[in-house]
Amino acid sequence: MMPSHQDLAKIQWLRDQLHQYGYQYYVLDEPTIPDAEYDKLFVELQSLEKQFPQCLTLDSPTQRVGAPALLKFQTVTHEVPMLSLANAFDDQDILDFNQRLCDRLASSDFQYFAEPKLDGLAISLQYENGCLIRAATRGDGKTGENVTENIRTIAIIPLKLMGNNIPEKLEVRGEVFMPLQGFNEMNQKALKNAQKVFANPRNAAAGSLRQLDSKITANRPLSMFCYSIGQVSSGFLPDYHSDALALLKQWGLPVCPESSLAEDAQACLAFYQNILHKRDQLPYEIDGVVYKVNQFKTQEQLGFVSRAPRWAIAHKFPAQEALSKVIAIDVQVGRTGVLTPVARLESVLVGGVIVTNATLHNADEIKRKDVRVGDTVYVRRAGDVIPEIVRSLSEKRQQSLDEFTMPDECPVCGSEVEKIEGETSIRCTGGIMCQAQRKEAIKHFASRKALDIDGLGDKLVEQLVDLELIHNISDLYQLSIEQLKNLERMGEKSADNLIKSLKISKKTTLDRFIYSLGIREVGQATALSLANNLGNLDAIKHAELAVLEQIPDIGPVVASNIKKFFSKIENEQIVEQLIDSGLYWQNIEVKPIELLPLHGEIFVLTGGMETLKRDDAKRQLQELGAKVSGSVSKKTTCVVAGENAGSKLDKAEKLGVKVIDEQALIEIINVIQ
Ligand code: 9MJ
Repeated sequence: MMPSHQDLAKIQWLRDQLHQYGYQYYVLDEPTIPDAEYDKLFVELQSLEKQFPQCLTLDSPTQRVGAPALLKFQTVTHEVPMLSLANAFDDQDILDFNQRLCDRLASSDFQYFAEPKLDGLAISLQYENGCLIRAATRGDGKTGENVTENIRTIAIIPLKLMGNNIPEKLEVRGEVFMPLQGFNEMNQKALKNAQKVFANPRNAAAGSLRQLDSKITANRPLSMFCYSIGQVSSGFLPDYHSDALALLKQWGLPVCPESSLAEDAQACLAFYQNILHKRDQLPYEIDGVVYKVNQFKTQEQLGFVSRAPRWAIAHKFPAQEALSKVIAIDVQVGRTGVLTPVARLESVLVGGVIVTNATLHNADEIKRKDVRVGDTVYVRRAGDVIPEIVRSLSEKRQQSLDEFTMPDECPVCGSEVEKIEGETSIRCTGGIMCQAQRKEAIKHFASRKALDIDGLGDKLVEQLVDLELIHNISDLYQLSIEQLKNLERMGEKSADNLIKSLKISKKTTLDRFIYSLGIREVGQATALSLANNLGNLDAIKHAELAVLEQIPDIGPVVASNIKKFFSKIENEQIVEQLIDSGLYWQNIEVKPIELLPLHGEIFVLTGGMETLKRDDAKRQLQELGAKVSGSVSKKTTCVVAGENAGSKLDKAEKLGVKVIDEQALIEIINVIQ
């Protein structure tokens, strides 16, 4: 059947709408219609295309689901070679680079553009009359592989450019990568289904793009940022790299929001420090930053050395992975009794920090990675988290090494271990009898977010328990200066200070107290919710399961953990002793949640705070009924932007969400309270 004019117009309209909504959702991260509404339009377009297959075009939003599998990738030639970058490893390298440019240009009158260096794969996208017609990997820079079908499945990459004045031919380059959240979720799913787990997001992105069956790629959470223009119809290239990126953005292509102009080499180094600090909060992995001379004319003047441009350099972060050797595998017992194998390593510098231990998570993980004592292993450190072993170089084993097995009794107290239902971990059944669990419980009690006992560090807790000066948290308040002053690394003054801190810690709040008890799966937010909804300790202790489950954020498992905790006689005694020692707090007049002044409001805190500690600000807002979220969306009521606020602030501004500073937040809290 031939489509009518009306059918044709409807198909075009649906495609335009879906392109627009897709752009708002994926590129701007700012959905404007509900998902169900989008799906409705999508299905309508699919059914029209089925009815009139002659109207199907490659740029249709329906054509992202993956094409039939290829036998192999075709080779493509890059008309303009895809360059690699020279590397710099410290500030001096950058100052030398800048000096070389100044000498060559006989001028220092030029600016840089600084960009995070994404850890993914370089890709070239070719658009003709605004339609994506080819995508290729960088390969060796001259020839790469045609991965068009795979690239077409990546939702953030427009199949069709938007806006005006689009060149007939446009080749865009950038990095395809896998955002961390998607990477972690994908690996967790793979683990559950006993499938291959990727060692890092870069490998995951590469593995996903190398699939001959694009239906597999379609299920992988890939993303892209564009960072340069390759070939383009004449007359379209602006004078500056920064303007070129602005044009790409206008045409609907994703561009990294962290990039910015840098006046000179010093500004580049400041950019490096800023991004290095932000690195752990970015939703994707970067391995450094890139500085590029911003003016294209100056770039041309500088030219290339072999295959790298003279006008750009990658300033790499210290490596996050290094090789080491496993000396031993110990088993640690955590606060809730979970047994965690830990590899003791020959000390090695990873990302600027000396690493001697790495977690091995659980027995399954050791088996999967086939880590044995004596093996050479890759150690990886990301952000503040405990270093991990990425993989073992088992192929390099010189002699046969024993496989590791988890103990069937607790290595600390000798109690039996049990398998946790639905999990891969095993747990010591010793409870409060187990010295390791007791130590961890006391460390938790003293920690900053719990009772914040200044001067009671982990080492001291271990000493106190080992010397049997304390057995549980309530014994802390019976300690005397005499008992303390002769301990290792103590003295009269420190002992006196600790006694003072213990005294100060007695004045607390109900939610802090509940949190400090270390009830399984009762974190700060749950403790606060319990306090705000039940108001006093007795009500919490005696609450029925059904009552607990009605409280926001508390499900059946947590409710049962709370009930079990308070039903144990030894816990009841400890709580009583703590109160007898003088711990006190103000009970809370329980107001229905709906009546709290900030009920329904969603705050996001970003950047450094000067007066308030971030945790305190969060608590105070939650007490007033607000939700405190970690990410900005259209639903956010207000973003509190402190010093060096980054992408969250940018996003708030883009979405038109109200932004206030710390002083304004303090005023709000003071006025309402
Ligand atoms: C990355 N990987 O993020 C370049 N890159 O420019 C950025 N790579 C590059 N630019 C020219 N931001 C060649 C490579």
